Amino acid sequence: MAIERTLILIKPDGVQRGLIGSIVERFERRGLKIAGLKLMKMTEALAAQHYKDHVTKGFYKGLVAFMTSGPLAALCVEGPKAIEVARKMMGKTFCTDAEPGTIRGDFGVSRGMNLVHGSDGPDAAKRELALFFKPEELFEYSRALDAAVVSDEDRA
Ligand code: IDP
Ligand code: MG
Repeated sequence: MAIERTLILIKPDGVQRGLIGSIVERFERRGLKIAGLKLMKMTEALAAQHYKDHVTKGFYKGLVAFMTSGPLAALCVEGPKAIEVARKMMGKTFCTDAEPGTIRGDFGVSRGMNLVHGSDGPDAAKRELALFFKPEELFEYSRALDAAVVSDEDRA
């Protein structure tokens, strides 16, 4: 299926810096649909599940401290190839390496405090969305603008 859903997190640094709106706007302007959106705090238990592949890494402790330091905004973003499109919009992991025009390349200079998370593939997207959203928190709806943003070919 060409229409995908992905988990985007606006990390605590993005919330502290007042960038929720600026970041959400980028996804909306791209034509992607917001299927879920909420402010929440990541617990250590959720961090351990979400970042399970990173538990052995040297930066893990600092990452969890950062991600649990304050509220974050969780989004489910939907659209054609949404997983890859969102990752490209975010830019490379370290803001210093991210191209201008990307979220990390426009808004940050840090390695770890890099403003956003985006699922890195279909399996991760499915797993991570289930960690952050209950089924009833995700919405299927059509928008007036959808006909001008997504064609039958894009959906196929
Ligand atoms: P990604 O977020 O671009 O997918 P990952 O390699 O999955 O990058 O790392 C997850 C998160 O861990 C990064 O977004 C970043 O916040 C943090 N991180 C990764 N490597 C480092 C590091 O070397 N120092 C500090 N934080 C790091
Ligand atoms: Mg990752």
